[in-house]
Amino acid sequence: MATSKLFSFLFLQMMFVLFVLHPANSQGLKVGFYANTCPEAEAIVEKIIVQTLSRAPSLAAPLLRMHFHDCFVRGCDGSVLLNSSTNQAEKNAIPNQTLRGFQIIDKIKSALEKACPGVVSCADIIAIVARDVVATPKGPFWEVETGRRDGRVSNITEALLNLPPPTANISTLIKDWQQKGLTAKDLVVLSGAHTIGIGHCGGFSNRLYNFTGKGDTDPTLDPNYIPKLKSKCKAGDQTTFVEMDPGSFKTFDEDYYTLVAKRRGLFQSDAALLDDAETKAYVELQATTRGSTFFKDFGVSIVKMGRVGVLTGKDGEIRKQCSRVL
Ligand code: HEM
Ligand SMILES: *[C@@H]1O[C@H](CO)[C@@H](O)[C@H](O)[C@H]1NC(C)=O
Ligand SMILES: *[C@@H]1O[C@H](CO)[C@@H](O)[C@H](O)[C@H]1NC(C)=O
Ligand SMILES: *[C@@H]1O[C@H](CO)[C@@H](O)[C@H](O)[C@H]1NC(C)=O
Ligand SMILES: *[C@@H]1O[C@H](CO)[C@@H](O)[C@H](O)[C@H]1NC(C)=O
Ligand SMILES: CC(=O)N[C@H]1CO[C@H](CO)[C@@H](O)[C@@H]1O
Repeated sequence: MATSKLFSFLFLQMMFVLFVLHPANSQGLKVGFYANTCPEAEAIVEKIIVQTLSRAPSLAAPLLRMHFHDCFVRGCDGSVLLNSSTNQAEKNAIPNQTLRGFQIIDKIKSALEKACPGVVSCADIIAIVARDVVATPKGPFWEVETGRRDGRVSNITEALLNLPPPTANISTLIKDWQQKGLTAKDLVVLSGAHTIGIGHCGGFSNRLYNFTGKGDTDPTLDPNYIPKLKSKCKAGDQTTFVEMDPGSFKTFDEDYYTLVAKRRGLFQSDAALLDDAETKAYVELQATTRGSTFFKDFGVSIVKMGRVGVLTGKDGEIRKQCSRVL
């Protein structure tokens, strides 16, 4: 009796260690997955990213965004990179038309194939790149989990269904994120990525010119900010873009929350963070404490996002050419 009790206690302990503490918790991903099979992998990625950003710093933003777009459609499986001969891949969907930097991923992949052929997945390259573009030169750093494998399917319709539009309201956003196993906190933390990069006028000009179809403006947008945006974006302009965090759009900092708190978030999806008690409290906390926890939180939430729907073990493949044609 006592032994069987002791045995079941030990068994429970073992299960706890295996399933709660072990990285099996993160579906087979782990920090340093390539430590034995391609020890130079992360250094090779970092070197190319540092080189790339020294010449073209504005590529940091689309390369970070790429990880989000990969993970939200079929999980973080590198499917955002696939080409389609009939233009029916994820990258052909409207939200992807402004993604950039695919050739950097291809360049990294070539370097990795030279160093360790057939070992490092395209999905992991995207995840490592997202970390490095943020950490270079002085954003937050996090230990990136690796071990993802690449998917073989990329479907334009799925991109449209899974990527939230810039007009999304808070209830849609929270629901979309829950469907990926992510919380309202992850939403408000990762939206902080909009501290870098640009947005095209088409994504927010309804807020300036015709919000409800009566030629009106969005009442949740700071009225003093509207003339500035209108001077850059004429009605109907789809090609001009503006800095999302004017003045420091190349610097990964906490300014995003200061802007959103001042009702200067560029998209409705940014402004919407003030419409839920929890996300609003987070915005205000970061805005008033110079981002006291933002960097640490960003690392935690992006690692969680990096686990969404991953293929591991024997699933999927290690693609030789990330943008292989379907
Ligand atoms: C919450 C839902 C989100 C929506 C609706 C959204 C929407 C958008 C839109 C419409 C743009 C402008 C694209 C353009 O006009 O070129 C953009 C840019 C960007 N997004 Fe998001 N986004 C969201 C979340 C995220 C997340 C989670 C990340 C990364 C962790 C992210 C990273 C970025 C970056 C870095 C840019 C700038 C891209 C560039 O400069 O080319 N976004 N986003
Ligand atoms: C793409 O996804 C949509 C929506 O899930 C589905 O209806 C369609 O059959 C898929 N297309 C292909 C070619 O698999
Ligand atoms: C949010 O947007 C969804 C989808 O467009 C819509 O069905 C819903 O009514 C909206 N919710 C609120 C509170 O406006
Ligand atoms: C505003 O939107 C309404 C409804 O969609 C449309 O009928 C009207 O022409 C638009 N006005 C302008 C100035 O674009
Ligand atoms: C995929 O398409 C991009 C852009 O159209 C191109 O630069 C790249 O070479 C293509 N990749 C392959 C393997 O065809
Ligand atoms: C970066 C990229 O591949 N963008 C494509 C998005 O989709 C359109 C067509 O729908 C292409 O023209 C773009 O090249």
